[in-house]
Amino acid sequence: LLPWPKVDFAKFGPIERRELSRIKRISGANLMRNAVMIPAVTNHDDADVTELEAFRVQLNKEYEKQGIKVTMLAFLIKACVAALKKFPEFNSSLDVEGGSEALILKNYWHIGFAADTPNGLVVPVVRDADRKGVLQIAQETAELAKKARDGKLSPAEMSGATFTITSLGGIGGRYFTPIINAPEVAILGVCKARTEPVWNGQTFVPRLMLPLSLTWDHRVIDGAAAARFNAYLGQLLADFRRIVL
Ligand code: CAO
Repeated sequence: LLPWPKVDFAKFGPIERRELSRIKRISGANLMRNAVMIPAVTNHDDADVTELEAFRVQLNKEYEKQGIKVTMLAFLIKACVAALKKFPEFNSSLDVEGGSEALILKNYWHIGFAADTPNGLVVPVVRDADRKGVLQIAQETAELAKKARDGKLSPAEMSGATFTITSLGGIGGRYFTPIINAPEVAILGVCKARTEPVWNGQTFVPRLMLPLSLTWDHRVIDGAAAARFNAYLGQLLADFRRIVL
């Protein structure tokens, strides 16, 4: 590799030097390793969340008095657990240390979610998300996100994830290419849902479409499996009743 370009920026205009936060230095080193060492591919897809969003809005009215905010993220965590159960290799890690390369398939479903904080990105983990309902997950993610912003997350609250979701849905954008959080083998990126004309076979109808970006480790997963994972996730999000099937 060529050496990093050395430029005296002050020659071109006024500059200011700002040290990176501790979180940015640590996450930067991890992101660098993961971006360079994982042969990662991203599949983009859309999920029709028209009914789910209506259900979420209705639940929020019902639970407002109890102070519970039901979020899209909570539904996404629940739907991802169902998809991870159907496609277990997405809930695995590669055993590269053991000499004989093998997959470690995990029979637990701890879901990390990227949380933006003033000091940088952290990934708190919802443990045993398979055993929790959407309301409990919504409360837990809200508590963990607050702790993250206050810089009060313990190392235990940021470890053990088997899969990660990174949502920019509250901010905007269409698609992006998330970097896998090693030793996990896949990560789901979500952007802002928007109403689009969708062809129903006869006419265009307005539907709320959620952009999904699934990045996966090509040593473990192949494109067909990733497309199936996204399609299944899309089916669940389009009709959440399918989660009990
Ligand atoms: N589409 C459309 N609207 C969405 C949405 C989506 N996918 N997801 C959330 N929203 C809306 C919500 O409806 C809510 O609107 P109201 O305030 O009007 O109810 C608003 O956005 C905020 O949503 P929320 O309270 O559910 O929070 P969130 O799920 O968007 O975010 C958290 C929670 C912790 C994920 C967020 O605080 C965060 O840190 N996001 C950034 C993560 C990040 O940086 N990822 C990138 C990593 S790579 O660098």
